[in-house]
Amino acid sequence: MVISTLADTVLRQIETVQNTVNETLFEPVIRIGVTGLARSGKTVFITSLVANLMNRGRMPHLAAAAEGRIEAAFLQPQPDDTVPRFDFEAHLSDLTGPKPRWPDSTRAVSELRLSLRVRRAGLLAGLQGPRTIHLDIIDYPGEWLLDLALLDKDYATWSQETLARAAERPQAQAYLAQSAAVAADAKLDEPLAKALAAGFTDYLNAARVAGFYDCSPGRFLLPGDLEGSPVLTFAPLTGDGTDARGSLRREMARRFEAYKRAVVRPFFRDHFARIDRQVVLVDALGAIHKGPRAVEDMRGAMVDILGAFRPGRNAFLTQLFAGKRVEKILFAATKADHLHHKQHDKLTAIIDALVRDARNKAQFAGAQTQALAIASLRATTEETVTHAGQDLDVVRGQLLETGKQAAFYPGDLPSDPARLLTPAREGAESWLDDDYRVMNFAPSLLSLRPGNGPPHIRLDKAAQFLLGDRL
Ligand SMILES: Nc1nc2c(ncn2[C@@H]2O[C@H](COP(=O)(O)OP(=O)(O)OP(=O)(O)O)[C@@H](O)[C@H]2O)c(=O)[nH]1
Ligand SMILES: [Mg+2]
Repeated sequence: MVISTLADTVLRQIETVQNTVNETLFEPVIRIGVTGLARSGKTVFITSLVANLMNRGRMPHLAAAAEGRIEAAFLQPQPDDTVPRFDFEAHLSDLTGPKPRWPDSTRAVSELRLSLRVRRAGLLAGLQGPRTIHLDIIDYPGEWLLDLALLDKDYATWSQETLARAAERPQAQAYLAQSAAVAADAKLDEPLAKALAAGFTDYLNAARVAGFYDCSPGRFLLPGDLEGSPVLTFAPLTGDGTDARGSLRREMARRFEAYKRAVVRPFFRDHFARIDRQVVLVDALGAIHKGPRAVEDMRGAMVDILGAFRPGRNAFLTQLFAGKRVEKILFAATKADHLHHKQHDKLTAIIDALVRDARNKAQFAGAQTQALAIASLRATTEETVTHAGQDLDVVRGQLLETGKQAAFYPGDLPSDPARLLTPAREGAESWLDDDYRVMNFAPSLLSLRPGNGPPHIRLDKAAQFLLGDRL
């Protein structure tokens, strides 16, 4: 373990040296991480951001664009040969084609390089030619950050905690019964190990569908090409894990360690530790709709996710970062087009409060943070209707399920986020005074004028926060 940690650090330092040389002498590279829990809107965000950086007609709050200093924006081959490319063209044609549809779920890491040719601002403008700035945008599942906590635990501790959490979840009862039936010192038997891992994975999947966010280890839900391999064929068992050679529990403990070594560490080393600026997308409206339990669970998951940005969080990360820091973190409540703009401030306040705990704890060592309510791809229009003698601010769009146009009122969010977060924390079963709804809207058919990217809400402000200072 020591050796691999050292090796990580050495690699990281060599890389840092190279990056610094590149950045100062040649062309700056900004690595932007985009993460969030499943379905939080990562793919749509990246697709629309890139499209709107290439066609900047709808980016008035991105200063360099408004000042006309971005001369060109073009896609280039990415620097990392082993990371899948973010399939920008396919996602964009899904969203903006003649039959618009939301892109498929992606569930793995991917990367895209967008390069901007920018004229300098201020006094230097006339003296020096334009510079090229590379944006490397990395899409990765937020669930993978939850795995960081595993590094601090051994198999016995992890099993104990995981089983304790599971005991309170109805979705886990089948697995709990299955694992309780296994003899404490059972001999290793591959079909049995497989069956236990399958039972455990079924529980994690069911828990996620039921609205639980904390469903780690992350790769059990998103196995990709690791499916069926021994690093994913383990499950929590009771006992202390000091069993005899050849026992089931001992082998499970070994695989748990292999998961940390072969899955968790490489992700942090190869992707996470190289990020300069981070976007964390949160489907807060979705959680509010699911109810107080989902909100509380999401808040907990955010604390854990953001823990990864806390310097000194554990020795492995500290060494990996080697003094480097994530410079900016943007917390964005996505899908704000489900709300009339009069409610956007309330949504921003909620996302701010939702991550406040995490933020207070983390303090991110000087990283700048901001909360925004955004829609990466606006699928609705706003109107005011009269309902039972009252004016209601609604949004109108095409419903995903039926294809029909509908006006929709999602409920009135409280101005004080505590009205949601307090009952959530206290374990309320449902909201007291309000019912919040969400609708699934289909992306609308667009006829984009030349120079305009897809319609959005505050994507330009997000871009200004993330990049403005470097353009
Ligand atoms: N109305 C609206 N819906 C959105 C927006 N962005 C995302 N959505 C909805 O959220 C869903 C998930 O968006 P994705 O971008 O695929 O989310 P993701 O985080 O990449 O999801 P995974 O790849 O499954 O982790 C979409 O299918 C849409 O239904 C938006 O700006 N407006
Ligand atoms: Mg995706």
